[in-house]
Amino acid sequence: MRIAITRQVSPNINQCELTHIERQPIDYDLAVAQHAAYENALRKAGCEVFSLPPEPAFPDSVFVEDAAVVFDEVAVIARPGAESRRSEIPAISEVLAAHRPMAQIVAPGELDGGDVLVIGRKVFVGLSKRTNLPGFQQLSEILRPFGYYTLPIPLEDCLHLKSAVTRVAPNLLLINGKWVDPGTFLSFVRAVEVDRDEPLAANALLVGDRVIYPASYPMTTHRLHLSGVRVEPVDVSELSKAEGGVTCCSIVFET
Ligand code: CIR
Repeated sequence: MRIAITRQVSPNINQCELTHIERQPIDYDLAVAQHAAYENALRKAGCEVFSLPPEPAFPDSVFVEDAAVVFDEVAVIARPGAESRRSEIPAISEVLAAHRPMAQIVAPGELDGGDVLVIGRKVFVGLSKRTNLPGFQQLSEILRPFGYYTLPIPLEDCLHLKSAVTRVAPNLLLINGKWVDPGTFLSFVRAVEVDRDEPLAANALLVGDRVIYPASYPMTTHRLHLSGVRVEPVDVSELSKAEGGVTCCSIVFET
């Protein structure tokens, strides 16, 4: 079975953390409707969606990806770099405990799930404003016994590693080469570059045979079609104003 954990949009999403974009009003009702459509896209892609209730006290809690990274062997509970987000963790941890043995990033480690890109046994980890070297080192120690190889990638210009690069097929990446060096990955996979007018377009969510992808990047969508990628468009305009993308809103894994 394929499970997707999600969490309903907080009514206080307008108080979300922002790093690289200006604050704009977020239409809460529209955000809720868009999130529901996103959950339906996950169902169409074969997921059983486990949707947690909204949490008014945690404005960014819809972005569950940052709370944990699930491997076949272990669920790693993250320690978000933004202090305002650390209270999001227990609810996610509780759900995952039913599915995997658990490991945890602890202080002084900081790690956001959005900084972790897994390609087979290779685990690329963005060193960002949210993920620090101790966080990377702890993740490496947790994963070493399972035969994973971890690689740190310093980031400057984007929030998370997965703002700059994500998988769109087993051996194909979607990448913004201005934010992360494509050479880091290209020895073993191919890549599609985002359109230069769509710098935020590298965040795509591969689930099964399709890619759940924002409708707002038509040029990059065209490139994905040309590469044979099956795109499932979703409108995430309101969640984008909170600096979130399509990977951020779920934790997907097989049981
Ligand atoms: C934050 O700054 O933490 C949220 N406003 C957005 C988090 C997006 N998460 C992600 O890319 N994995």
